[in-house]
Amino acid sequence: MAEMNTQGFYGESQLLYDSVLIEIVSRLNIIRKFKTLNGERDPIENIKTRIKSPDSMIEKLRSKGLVPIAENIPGNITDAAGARVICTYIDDVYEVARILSSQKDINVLEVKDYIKNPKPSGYRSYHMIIEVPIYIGEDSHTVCAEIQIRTLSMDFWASLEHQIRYKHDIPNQEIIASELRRCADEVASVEMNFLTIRDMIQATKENMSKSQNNQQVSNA
Ligand code: 0O2
Repeated sequence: MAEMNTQGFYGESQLLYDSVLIEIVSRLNIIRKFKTLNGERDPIENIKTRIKSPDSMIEKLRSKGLVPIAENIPGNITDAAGARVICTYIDDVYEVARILSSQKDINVLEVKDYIKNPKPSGYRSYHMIIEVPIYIGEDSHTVCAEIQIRTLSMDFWASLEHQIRYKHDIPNQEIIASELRRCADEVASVEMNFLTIRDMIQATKENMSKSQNNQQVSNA
């Protein structure tokens, strides 16, 4: 069956979902600029956005016992608009989440920390449901969105797992699921090793610069 296009399903509310994603991406880009102008590392590798496909939204509305029309989304579904933020390291994930949450006009409705508490599948990611004021002309609207923040390696695992999960006609599902969980643990462990290496390099750089400064003082 042909998929319905998003404009056909969402109608006028499509503008709200497009706008909330523009707003979120803009705030994230300001965080990146602010960090790099301060001589810090850009914590974000890339940002992806999506409006939930009509088929997926229809299924979600039905699963909640609602008539599958766009008018039933506000107050019932919070992830029609979604942004995925890919960070370099785990501490970048929490830093980006902390900055967004500290912005006065962003209301954090829900947080699911699947990094501290991974899903049984092995899925790791930090999810926030937020609401933000959006101006369409002179009218203000409060619009919800889901922000998924995760590292490159969490994203790598989630993308592969997502592809594999939809191939239902394969045998040995149990073995595959347990292998995926094992891979998730290994990816998490490699990620911690990279964090340690990064911190070692940083500490070495700082020590070298301190001893250079001391040398300059004693030569003066
Ligand atoms: P799509 O196409 O991204 O929209 P809820 O949305 O609250 O009713 P749930 O499962 O409690 O349902 O929400 P949760 O846990 O915040 O997860 C929502 C999204 O996280 C999913 O969106 C996926 O994008 C992602 N996700 C959650 N669990 C997994 C997992 O085990 N593997 C992978 N690869 N992704 C996961 P949707 O709605 O499924 O799809």
